Amino acid sequence: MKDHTIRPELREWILSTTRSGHSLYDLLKLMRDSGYGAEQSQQIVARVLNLPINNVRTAARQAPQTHRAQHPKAPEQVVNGHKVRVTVSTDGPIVRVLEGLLTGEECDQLIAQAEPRLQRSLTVDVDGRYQTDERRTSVGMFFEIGETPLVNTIEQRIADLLGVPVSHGEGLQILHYLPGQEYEPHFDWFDPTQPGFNAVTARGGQRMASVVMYLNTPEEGGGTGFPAIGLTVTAMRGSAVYFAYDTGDQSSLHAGLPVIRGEKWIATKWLRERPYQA
Ligand SMILES: O=C(O)CCC(=O)C(=O)O
Repeated sequence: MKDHTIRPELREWILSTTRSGHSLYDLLKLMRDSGYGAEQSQQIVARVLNLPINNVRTAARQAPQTHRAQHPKAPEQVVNGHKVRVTVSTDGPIVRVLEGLLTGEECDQLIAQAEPRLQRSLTVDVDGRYQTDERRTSVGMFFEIGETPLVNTIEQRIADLLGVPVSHGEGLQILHYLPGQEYEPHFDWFDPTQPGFNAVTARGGQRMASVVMYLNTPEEGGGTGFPAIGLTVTAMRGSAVYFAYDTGDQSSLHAGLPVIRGEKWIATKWLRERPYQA
């Protein structure tokens, strides 16, 4: 098939659909649903995306690896020999407080591994670029997936607890807050009306859940607030708050409340719909 046979609107649609995080499988299915033949749509997609036709044919046979997290239900779950208790549970928004997700020793080791690499925390601006932001005054760093044996163990524990493969997680983020520092109310899902949406979701799709793990117990303040339901989760060393959301879920608004005395350390894992490429 020659390039000139592909209409510019179709070419643009294929590019924007791919940029917005749809898999090749979805893209080809959408084309077939709108009347293109299987072979025809594969040829067009290979041309537009400059991919070998065999890769496109393989993608057409594989359903996308999307996963929904299984929100922990049982009051107590044993994950790879490690006991986790669900002590608070709400379904609008979906929030679970997970006691004992990490051991005290794991918390201390994570802090020690992260501390030499801390930098001012960033947020993602409307164009998908990272920026410093007065709403987020902590310092932090990211580990690569499986970067250390400890990070690997924690990632596997979260994956087993929630039924979402490790590959769907963004790298573990460590944050450190001092008195007065906070993260003002925000959503973790990416806003589709913002210009940067396609760029941030191109690598793994939308975020679908967050796990904020507390690595120490601040002397005062520093909980995680969910203002839509008036819930404050107390930051307690080794426990975590898991929350899940769909795009646009206003009830998932949350904040890292100001630390009043002492300091606060957290590790955050964000989970994507599909395997995430850093
Ligand atoms: O610091 C907290 O308790 C919450 C952190 C948070 O909301 C985030 O990193 O998205």
